[in-house]
Amino acid sequence: MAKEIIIPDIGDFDSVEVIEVLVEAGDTVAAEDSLISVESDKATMEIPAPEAGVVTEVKVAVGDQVSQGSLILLLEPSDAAPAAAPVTQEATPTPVVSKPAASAPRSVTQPPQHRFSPTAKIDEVSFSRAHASPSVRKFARELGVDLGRVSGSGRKGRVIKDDVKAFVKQALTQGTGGGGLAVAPMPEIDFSQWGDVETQKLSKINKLTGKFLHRNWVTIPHVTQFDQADITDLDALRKSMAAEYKDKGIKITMLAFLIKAVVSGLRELPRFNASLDASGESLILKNYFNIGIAVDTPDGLVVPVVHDADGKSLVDIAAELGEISQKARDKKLKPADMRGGCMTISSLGGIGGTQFTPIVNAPEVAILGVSRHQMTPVWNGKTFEPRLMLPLSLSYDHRVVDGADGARFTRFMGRVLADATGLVK
Ligand code: CAO
Repeated sequence: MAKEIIIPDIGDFDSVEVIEVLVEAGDTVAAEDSLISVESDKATMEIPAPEAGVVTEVKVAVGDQVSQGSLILLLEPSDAAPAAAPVTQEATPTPVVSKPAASAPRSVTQPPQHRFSPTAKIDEVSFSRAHASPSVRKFARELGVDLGRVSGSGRKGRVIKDDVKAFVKQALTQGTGGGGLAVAPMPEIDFSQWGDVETQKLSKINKLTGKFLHRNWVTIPHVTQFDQADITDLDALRKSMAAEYKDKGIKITMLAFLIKAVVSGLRELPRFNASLDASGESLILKNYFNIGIAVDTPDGLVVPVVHDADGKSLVDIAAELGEISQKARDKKLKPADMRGGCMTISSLGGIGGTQFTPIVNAPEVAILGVSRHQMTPVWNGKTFEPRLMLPLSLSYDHRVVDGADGARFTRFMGRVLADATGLVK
């Protein structure tokens, strides 16, 4: 006969949220195995099975609010004689509450009892700070995964079991498990021994982009192709359009031309408008054209996206750019404004520099870096001519794009930027 398993005494909490359901119907559980994780403002707890058995029905889902006495699931105790139990047996209305000593909810703050992972070095500080339930912590320890390095996909960035599995899978498929990236940990250094120092907290954006940049830097085989585009005529056109649109409050910038040129490049070489699927075995080719723009803000780097740039005129894009870079600096960008990019442009031309090696903004496969244009003597076959040259630095994922296509892309950009009238419509 199936028993009703309910939430036992969980202390002072009236109502807590189910953040993980760790079993499903048909699962066999041992006494003390975790069934669900719940979270209050202060703590995360796992509710263990009061006895061994087979789960016949789960009665809660992630996001449900539960309190002491709430029904979690129906459990067929393993000592029940299966032959004698009718298949349609109704659950007994008697709640089975966990025995306090044996199956009290376990707090996430319990220190780890065992140390697994002889090969990978676990940073105990970041491990203990990771937002994860005890069973996920245990699972991570068993696999030698440093939880602090796993990005959480659960609510509020919580690391769930699938995140740990994905981390291990990625490490194995990319050969980072035991060898390649098993780098020595950075030593903790007291810099004040050499002089006055000040500690500044990283902004939320710094921390988030840092994580993604690090992942992209170590997991994507980058190649950067350098080139130059002759933008002498484009600059003249831009200046005349800028004068025309100034009164309308629209700043016609080089970036608007670059977005149009990148859209043409993606049409010409569709492998640049793609992403590897999660298995790394197929390429997903996109038939839409969303271009991300790296924007430098006082809090760090953000990448808003100009969606469906292929259907917008150069002036529309210039107007949109004004709005999104302002929104970025005013911290008003919404998550949807930063999603769905096909390729990113990082323009440092307004600041300076001759070339750089931008990091691909995964799951995109390429990023175009742009540096400061320079009037340069260019040999035309007879004389040197002064031409305004724009340095391009195209980084791409070499698993998807080969070197020949990398050079074809920047050459193509060179051609469309040299004759920019086609980009205006
Ligand atoms: N060469 C020379 N000058 C350039 C130029 C280039 N390639 N691109 C822009 N400029 C000049 C413009 O002509 C303009 O000059 P005026 O003020 O005299 O008109 C000035 O630089 C500012 O340019 P802009 O208003 O057109 O802005 P922008 O397109 O250069 O930049 C934006 C917009 C949002 C990209 C920029 O503000 C920004 O945040 N850049 C940094 C991006 C970044 O951090 N990338 C790094 C990511 S990887 O770590």
